[in-house]
Amino acid sequence: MAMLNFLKRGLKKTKDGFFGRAISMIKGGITAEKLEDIQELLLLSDVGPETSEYIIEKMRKEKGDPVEVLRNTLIDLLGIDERLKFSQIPPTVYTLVGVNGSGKTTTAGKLAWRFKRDGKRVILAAADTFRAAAIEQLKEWGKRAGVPVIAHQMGADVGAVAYDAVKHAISNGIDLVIIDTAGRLHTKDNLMRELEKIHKVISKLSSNQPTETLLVLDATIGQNAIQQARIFDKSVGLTGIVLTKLDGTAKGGMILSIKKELGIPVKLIGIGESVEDLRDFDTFKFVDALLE
Ligand SMILES: Nc1nc2c(ncn2[C@@H]2O[C@H](COP(=O)(O)OP(=O)(O)OP(=O)(O)O)[C@@H](O)[C@H]2O)c(=O)[nH]1
Ligand SMILES: [Mg+2]
Repeated sequence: MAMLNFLKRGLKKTKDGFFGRAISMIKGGITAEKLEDIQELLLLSDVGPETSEYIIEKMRKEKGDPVEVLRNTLIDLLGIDERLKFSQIPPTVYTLVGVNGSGKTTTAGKLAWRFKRDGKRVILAAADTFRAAAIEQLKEWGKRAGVPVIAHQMGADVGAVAYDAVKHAISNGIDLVIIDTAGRLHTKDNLMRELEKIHKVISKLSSNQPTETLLVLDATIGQNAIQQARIFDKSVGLTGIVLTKLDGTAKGGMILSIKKELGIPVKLIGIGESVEDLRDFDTFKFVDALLE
């Protein structure tokens, strides 16, 4: 129950922008006119044209309670949720990638806090060496979470930071290494190659690494996120998506087209700025929060 209320609060804007309105419209039954209005609302919530069409078609064709039809369609689009993976042989390594300001460092900190609370031995790695402030920001998160931060100087080679962190983890029985990287434009080849380098370095130390390469996406950019994800996936091979700032947008509908268009699971959602505001993505709870 607590989880549902928490999610409802985080998804309020998206709910008010579309789902709440759609539900009050369809409760009394569906008409062609209502479907047109709903389609417009779907597009406004950045659900994307193809996915909007798919939802409207389902609602036109399927018989039964329209709210249930909508619920089943959303569940179908979001698919079965997937959890973060752990490596059989420690350490588990998560690399966080994404464009500037998407929420990578915040997500790294929240993850460290959560797994530390769960009794795991966690370290953070400051592989954003572009700005001194970025290293400081991660160190702050390290303090908040109570976990060590492996960092070099500003301008240091990011491969060397990742190498040190994973090596330290192997020699010290650390369960989880979370690597924070610099924000980069997905259109800049040299920066994308830097990420490949991080992966090359850690896969040399430990096979099957990294365990997860997570693209941190800012939900407020709506449908633009799809193109961003495609390019990151092509370059570094993503295992999952973290959708942040869902609390700050009415465009949360974009989550519905991610799985369908990219086939990459959303594994975590961020719905606020504090340590606790990051949750595993759970399809059923998510849909309940939007529709109830
Ligand atoms: N409301 C809200 N704000 C968030 C969330 N996640 C991150 N933020 C905020 O977004 C801003 C950018 O977050 P960072 O974690 O610094 O982003 P980043 O990707 O590391 O940024 P760069 O390192 O500059 O590329 C900060 O002000 C965060 O507090 C979220 O889920 N909800
Ligand atoms: Mg950062």
